[in-house]
Amino acid sequence: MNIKRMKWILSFMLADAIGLIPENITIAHGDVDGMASAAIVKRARGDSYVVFSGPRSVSKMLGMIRRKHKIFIVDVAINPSALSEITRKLKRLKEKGSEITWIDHHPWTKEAIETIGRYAEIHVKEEKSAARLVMEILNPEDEVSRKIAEIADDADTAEYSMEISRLYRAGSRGSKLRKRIVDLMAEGKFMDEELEEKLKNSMEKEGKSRTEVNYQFLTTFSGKKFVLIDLRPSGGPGSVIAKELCLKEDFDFALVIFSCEKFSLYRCKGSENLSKVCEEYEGGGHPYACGGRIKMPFYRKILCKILGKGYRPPEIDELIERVRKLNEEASSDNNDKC
Ligand SMILES: [Mn+2]
Repeated sequence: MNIKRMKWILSFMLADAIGLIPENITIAHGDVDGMASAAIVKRARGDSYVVFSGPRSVSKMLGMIRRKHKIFIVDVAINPSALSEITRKLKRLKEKGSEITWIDHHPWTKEAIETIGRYAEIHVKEEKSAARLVMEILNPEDEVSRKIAEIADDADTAEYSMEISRLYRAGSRGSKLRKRIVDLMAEGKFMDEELEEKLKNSMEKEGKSRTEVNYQFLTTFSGKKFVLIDLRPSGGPGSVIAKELCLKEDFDFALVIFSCEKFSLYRCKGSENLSKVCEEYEGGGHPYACGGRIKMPFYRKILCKILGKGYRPPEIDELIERVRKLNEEASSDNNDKC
């Protein structure tokens, strides 16, 4: 864990202990859909403290909350391996009197719905975006919320047909920019000059690095074609790059390596259920788009950072091998959202 994060955790816990954190806390996924979901919660329920998290870190986040709050968890999938830990934390929060509402559009297992349902009000339904679901549940009559949900649909299905969803995506990394986007959406303003300039700058930077994208076509043992996109060491907008490539080239899905720690899988033309691999790698998501973690010894991570694409650790080769075996288990779980 890095020092910046440790500082943040301590200051959050201290602030909560002395009552500085508002009654409403929204824990949202850090992508455009998560930001949109948080903005809709804000419009419906008034000001809230927004924190960005994901399937891997949500249980840690829940563990940090000390006081009684109204907690909204939006667009965060459940990682089956984290289920018991999350359940324990929710139980503790509920016993302290907190009310928890969990709204998500990723597929949940029956077990997860049953267990989490004991401690939280849950709304799980497969919609284009979690934001749409949040809008339908908390504020169906609100026009601004409807517009926010449209942006989230556009981004979360990786269509990116709207300029604003492309701009927001460029701001979905730093916590500061994300919070600014959430506030502007919640106010119904959506954009101001300062934010637009920042987002355009970060898009431009991404565009420059895009020309150097490194990719390679591979096949699975069952004959499916996939593209390996290596964005190491600096990462990049993997979902957009995969989408652009999908329009030009013929393949079933993409494996994007962001760093020696993170990867994602995106469906292009195929109907493969990709999330199984992500779940095996401590991640999750949709059958058509998901992400996971790559684990390796510390010294290899360092080598990765220094040598970038020039170094391919065995853990990445193992991941590629796992992906090549994708269809060996029957994939009846088709979900046509691509
Ligand atoms: Mn989503």
